[in-house]
Amino acid sequence: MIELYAFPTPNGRKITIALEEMGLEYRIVPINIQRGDQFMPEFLAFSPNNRIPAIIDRSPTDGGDAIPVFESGAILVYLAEKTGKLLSTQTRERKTVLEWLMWQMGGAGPMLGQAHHFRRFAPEKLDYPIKRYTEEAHRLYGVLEKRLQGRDFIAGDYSIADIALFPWMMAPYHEWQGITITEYPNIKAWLDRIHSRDAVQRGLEAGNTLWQNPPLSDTEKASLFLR
Ligand SMILES: N[C@@H](CCC(=O)N[C@@H](CS)C(=O)NCC(=O)O)C(=O)O
Repeated sequence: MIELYAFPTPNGRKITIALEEMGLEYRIVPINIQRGDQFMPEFLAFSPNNRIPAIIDRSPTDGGDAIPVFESGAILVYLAEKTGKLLSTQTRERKTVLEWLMWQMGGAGPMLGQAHHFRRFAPEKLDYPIKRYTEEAHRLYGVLEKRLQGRDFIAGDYSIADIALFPWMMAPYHEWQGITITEYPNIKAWLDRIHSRDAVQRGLEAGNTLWQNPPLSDTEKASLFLR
């Protein structure tokens, strides 16, 4: 059983999608980042950057103690290695998946997140950061558009690289980033291809249930987290 500590943001949705694709048994523990759950000491004990997602694997393959993992990229690699799915063990294929996973983690995710912030959430509309991050969003979409020319998926076969990028670019997020998706036909076709997968639908739905959740009771807290 995997416990997923998450909220339905793009980074949280990566993991519900991956868990569904990999057929793993899991339950979601809501960490409502709008009310500050990410600062609970019990959560910080294994997710020290006060960010979701994080997981605890209660049944690790080696049969030992529960294994906590934070950072969505590390979680995707961990789950892929646990199940042998969506990350090739062949050197050349694996390095390509990891290249694009790192591109998402170090580039697309943080930059598109800044675009969300300055275009949508910042209390002041500031021209310079809006221009900077909208232009960067266009640059990143341009890179991916080129990569997807003649390919169904980013790294050959469908992989954790696709799962990491999809929730950042699906509707409505591309609109939040100032992107008109029809200007990027290869990305649009790729988004549609991924969105039509049953496991992706289930993963998105699992995240949606998290929008309404009551605060964790002390009894719930005592039975969760790393113990
Ligand atoms: N690099 C991290 C980023 C995680 C992240 O930024 N999570 C956001 C939600 S998408 C969060 O938890 N924010 C809470 C906060 O800012 O306090 C990952 O990929 O796991």
